[in-house]
Amino acid sequence: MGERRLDAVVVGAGFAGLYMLHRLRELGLSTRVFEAGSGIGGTWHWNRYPGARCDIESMEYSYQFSDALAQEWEWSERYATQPEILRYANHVADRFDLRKDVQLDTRVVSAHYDDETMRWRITTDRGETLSARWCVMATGCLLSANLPDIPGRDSFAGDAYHTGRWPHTGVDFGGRRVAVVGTGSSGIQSIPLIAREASQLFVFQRTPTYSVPAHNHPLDPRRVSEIKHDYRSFRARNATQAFGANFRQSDESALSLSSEERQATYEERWQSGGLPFLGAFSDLLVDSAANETSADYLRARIRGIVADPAVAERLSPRHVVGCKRLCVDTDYYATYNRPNVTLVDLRATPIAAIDAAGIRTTGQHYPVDAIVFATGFDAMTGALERIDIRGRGGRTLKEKWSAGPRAYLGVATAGFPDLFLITGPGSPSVLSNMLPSIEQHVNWIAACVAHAEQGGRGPVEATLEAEDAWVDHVNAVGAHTLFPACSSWYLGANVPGKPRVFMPYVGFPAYVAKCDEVVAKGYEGFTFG
Ligand code: NA7
Repeated sequence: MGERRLDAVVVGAGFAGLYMLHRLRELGLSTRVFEAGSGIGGTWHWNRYPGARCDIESMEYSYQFSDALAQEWEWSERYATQPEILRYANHVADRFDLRKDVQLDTRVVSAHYDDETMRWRITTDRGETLSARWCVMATGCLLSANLPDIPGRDSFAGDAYHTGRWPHTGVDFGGRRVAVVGTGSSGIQSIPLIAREASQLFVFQRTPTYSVPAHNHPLDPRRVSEIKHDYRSFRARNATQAFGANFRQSDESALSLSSEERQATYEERWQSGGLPFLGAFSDLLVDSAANETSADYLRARIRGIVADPAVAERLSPRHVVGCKRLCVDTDYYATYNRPNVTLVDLRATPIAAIDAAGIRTTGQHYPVDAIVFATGFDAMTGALERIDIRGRGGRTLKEKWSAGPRAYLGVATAGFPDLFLITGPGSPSVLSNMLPSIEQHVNWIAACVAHAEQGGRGPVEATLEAEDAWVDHVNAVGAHTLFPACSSWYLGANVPGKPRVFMPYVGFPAYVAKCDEVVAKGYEGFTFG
């Protein structure tokens, strides 16, 4: 096949890739989006496990760029289900006529920068070769499945699934003995639903999880119309909060109150539900003593829900609240009161092996018909590093990032001109409401591309100095918080051999201000050929 010339190639057709296409088209640039999946939607295309939902409220988890879109789309529940979010992504693709430039079932295999032509040469698994000036990686933060390398894993004779690669036909667990390995967000969302179907459910827990109830409910049409009446102000207010979402952030210290007052605040947050629990006090995520008060509260709640005190104890986390992502659930802890559910504590009896008939721990053998791996992702860098990306002088991104990812503003990396990352490491990404973060990144990239194209400027490249300073800053800000306080995927600690580097930037408003300042100063930290 011959080489096709384009202005831009976008990798991934999730929310980031779709909006990037829309913006690049507006600039009059010929653009093609490549998507490995058989449909658009990215994360929401792949994660179809039972109970999959967003943990950000649906009125906040949507695009802002089109008022008409924002007005016409109707979310049905406080927290949208995966099928509804996927319908929304498809609606956007149709409404803005995006599909004709999206090529599905096509994985980008390599992207190599040619120093002479100053263009990217991109190849796909369908044998196509493309040449483009701009290459945008909209590959998502939570895509590359982390499947633990347990001895005998592939000898299992039953059905094995990973939550992030769920069969599109759905799975019937009716009357079957099921194992779920992992108790992060995907585990806690799916466990209550699988428990209702399975004859027996064994949950293999390595680290217990803090979770607050979703108190999900159909959206009140009056509340929706109130928000839609002034959607822009609603969004603008949310954008001033630390995570770019309405956490009802308090400026009061947990330690400045009496324990009764604190308790009353936690009660109110628990009753209203969701991630705003973390906004209850100003110091929850920066002061361990303050954090411990929330941990005590949550553990007491677990004891109050779970009938068997020994099970409640095993379900009670001891780590800092929030350093692993706080979960939002429906009936998670109560599920352990069901007679068909057994909690297997892997800290007491680790998994020794998987065999044809089930899972063997150091304690006993659990015969099962199906295993669900809710074991997470090689987050933030996994999807990028699967592509053979080579910048100036043929240097691979993998090699450049071998001691941890390095990107200026999380959007560009020195030595890789005209290549952009959407919500890359070093940007708020997973520690923010992803949709506004994606939009902010895409808008920034589109403006930068326009600046270069319209000014006839050469390749855009982050300088090493700016990148080094930014990476130091990301680490310094992270170190002021409790986020790095335990092993989490924010640190890459869930993937054996992955360098331990705190990847997301804490603080959406400060980040946006920095990006704006960089532009105001003539793209400070970037060169244009
Ligand atoms: P997470 O949050 O990474 O959770 C993965 C879970 O799997 C977690 O409980 C892990 O325990 C467990 N795990 C991982 N490897 C193993 C092995 N080898 N043995 C036993 N248990 C294991 O992934 P999710 O998919 O739930 O959620 C990812 C994000 O998606 C979530 O935060 C939301 O932002 C949406 P560990 O804690 O490492 O001991």
